[in-house]
Amino acid sequence: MMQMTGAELIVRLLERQGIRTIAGIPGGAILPLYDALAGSELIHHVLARHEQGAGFIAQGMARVSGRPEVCFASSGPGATNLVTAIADARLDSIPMVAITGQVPLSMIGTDAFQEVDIYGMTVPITKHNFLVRSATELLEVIPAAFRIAMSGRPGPVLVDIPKDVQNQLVSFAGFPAPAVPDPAPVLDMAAVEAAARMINAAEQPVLYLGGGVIHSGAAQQAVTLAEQAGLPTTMTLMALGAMPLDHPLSIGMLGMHGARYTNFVLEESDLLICVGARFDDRAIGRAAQFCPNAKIIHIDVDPSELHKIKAAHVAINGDVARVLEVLLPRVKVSLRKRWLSHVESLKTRFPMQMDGLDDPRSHYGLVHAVAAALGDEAIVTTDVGQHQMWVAQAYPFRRPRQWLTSGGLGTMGFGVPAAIGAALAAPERTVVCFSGDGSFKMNVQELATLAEEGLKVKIVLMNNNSLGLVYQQQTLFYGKRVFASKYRGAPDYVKIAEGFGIAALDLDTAANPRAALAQALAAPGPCLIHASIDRDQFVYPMVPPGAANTEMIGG
Ligand SMILES: Cc1ncc(C[n+]2csc(CCOP(=O)(O)OP(=O)(O)O)c2C)c(N)n1
Repeated sequence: MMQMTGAELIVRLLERQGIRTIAGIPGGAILPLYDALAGSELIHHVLARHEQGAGFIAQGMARVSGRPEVCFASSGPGATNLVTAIADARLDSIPMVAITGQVPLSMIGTDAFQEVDIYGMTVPITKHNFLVRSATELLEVIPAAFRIAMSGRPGPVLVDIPKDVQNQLVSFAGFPAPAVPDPAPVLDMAAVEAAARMINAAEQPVLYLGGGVIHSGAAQQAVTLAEQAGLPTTMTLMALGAMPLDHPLSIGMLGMHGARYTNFVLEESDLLICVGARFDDRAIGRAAQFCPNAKIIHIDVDPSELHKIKAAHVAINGDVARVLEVLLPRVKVSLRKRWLSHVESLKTRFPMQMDGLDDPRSHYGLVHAVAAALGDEAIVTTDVGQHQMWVAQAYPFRRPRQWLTSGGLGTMGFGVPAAIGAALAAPERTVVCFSGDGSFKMNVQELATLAEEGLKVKIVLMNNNSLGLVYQQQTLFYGKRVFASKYRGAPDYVKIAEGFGIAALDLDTAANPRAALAQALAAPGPCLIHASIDRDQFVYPMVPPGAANTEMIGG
């Protein structure tokens, strides 16, 4: 028999699960666990400056590694500060295990100091959650948390552990095996056959890839399917990188800020093959008018997504990589010359228009200059706003897990901590975070964490001194009544970075911005690159909220 405290047991189970980095902030109710963590020779603890930062650091690691990563927070405000990062992980299907301390069992329900019902609060935003009532339960709960986070459609799991449970002694015969994912659903082969027949018979099919393609490691299979069947291929915001943007079959990102031709190609399609996507409103616009003439094949590991927004003619529940593997030998080789040449003509008539690509001081030009200096190995994170959409439109993503962005929840403040997490998971790579001056200030405290870890994270701050996307919407859709979206103050971001001990470059004053940028990106360690952006540069095209994709304006 082995004997240890609940806290020591948690640390051993995390080590055995392969966890090597945990981001968090200690506090009274989680101190026994921190005391045990101090004794771990395997796990590096990253001290975040706000629990939301810790949550996004864990997410950044998970988005790069593809496996569940862990964050810690104390009870009460520590736990509530995690909530946004958990909800964000839920909407983007990111595997994460959040462990929170809780007041002792006997004090639960007494309004004890720093008591909140984080279990109750996170029911709707986790895949599952646990309130642990005895140290023995940990032997089951910790592996179960990982198994649930990574099985099927990934997502966040919360484990709330009262302080006395952490201190309790537990005796047990042996450690449970580290968790592995549940087997994928058994495939409905008749549905696969039907899908193959529909693809073979289609005249104007389009392949529509979502984040599930990235999560299931199916990018290669998806590209092979596209090539074999001659399928023009569009990607959601979450799927960028699944097919290289410069692949001849790529028609880029669809939806609210997709190119005109992309949305027009979809409008004309007679078959939509949706793989690991969920018909999100930002992608499809007004649902009734999306692909009005197309039959739909929908492949997803989460059965609740099938028929949710659009009824599918053939729905296949399964791991998308596996489904594509089984589908491939049944799909005929097709050059599909007529349809592809029509797609090409739409592309020529309604291309993605990006002005100023050669000018590193313009928004698109800056994104391109960064991409040109970095190459394919770099990882890109963003915050939320115009800058996020400009990067999505202009950055030449060529591989899965190269692009980390808050898609579903659209959380300002995601970029910097997610970049820290990405750099922790892939220290050999350069990580660049494109941020806006509004978003940047939402987790600016994590610059201290970044400086401490000394990671190669480059923050490109696109400063229009406003909440740009709000300013854009007010200008376009609220009769130019601009309210609460322009800042009156103008912080000195170079000094802010330097105050945190981070090198900074101001592109506004650089004699040769392209050379200065390349030098800053190549240097070791973190750097903030500040660039002023014209506030009246908008993101186009744009589908007005609630409109059909074909009703896009601008661009
Ligand atoms: C936490 C949070 N609060 C509010 C919003 C609503 N919102 C979306 S974009 C945006 C403005 C973002 O400004 P900034 O980060 O400067 O980026 P820009 O649009 O100027 O590029 C706001 C307020 C949000 N997405 N997230």
